[in-house]
Amino acid sequence: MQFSERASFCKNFLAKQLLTLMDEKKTNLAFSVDVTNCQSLLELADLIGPEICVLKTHIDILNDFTIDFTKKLVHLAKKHHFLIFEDRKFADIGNTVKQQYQGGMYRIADWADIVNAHSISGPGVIEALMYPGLTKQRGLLMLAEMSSKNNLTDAIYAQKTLEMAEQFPEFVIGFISQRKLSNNPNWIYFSPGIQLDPGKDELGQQYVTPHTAITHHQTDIIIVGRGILQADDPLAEAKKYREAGWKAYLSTN
Ligand code: 5IU
Repeated sequence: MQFSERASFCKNFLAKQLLTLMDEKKTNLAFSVDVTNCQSLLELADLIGPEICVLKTHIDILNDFTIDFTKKLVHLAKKHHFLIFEDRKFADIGNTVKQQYQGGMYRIADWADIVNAHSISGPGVIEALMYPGLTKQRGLLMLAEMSSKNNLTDAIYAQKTLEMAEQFPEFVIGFISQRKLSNNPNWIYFSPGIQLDPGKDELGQQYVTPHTAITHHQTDIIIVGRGILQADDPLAEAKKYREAGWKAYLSTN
């Protein structure tokens, strides 16, 4: 089924928007812009923005964060038609994550279209994010599986995460996982641990190719960080990942 056909199965507005955007823009590439200063992040977002459906941030690694920076980022997201995903991985009790989402210095709920949460603390984490999130038309990804070596997210954990998400289809848009978890077409799968050359890094990260992730593991969105960031020409490299991801998607349809 094409992304745009799947949109009608989604109960969350942002999920519909993302699936439609992917088919219109012809990209299932998410860029993980893991840099440590605001100017570099904005320049990369402007450069790579036309190639991607989602820009993934780690706001807490920036050493010169300001709220003004988030306004500029939102402006670039509108200019290039991508969604912003803050990879915050909320993991505390509901009352705490609610404050981490809305408040503090980052005010994540004000600018991030998508955030993610671990299922380890139970459904309270989803409820806590859902009430502020839905009023701003946001979406949530649940962390069902990780890409790193010897992690604890086994098949039972992933299955229980799926069952937890199934209780909140109006807010949960899908999963961070290494593979498709359900036949329900409403869920969107985002997979990190992607490089054109499979392998690993020195701290446990494990890579598969865009083709393997999409064709064999049936995920939807490939998340690429250093594969693009560390290239001599990040834009040319992003175009390669975009093409590889899209070709794999078309081959499954
Ligand atoms: N990320 C992973 N694996 C995971 C999850 C998140 O790599 O299981 I959940 C994040 C970490 C980093 C990006 O921000 O995705 C991948 O970056 P590289 O492509 O540079 O490895």
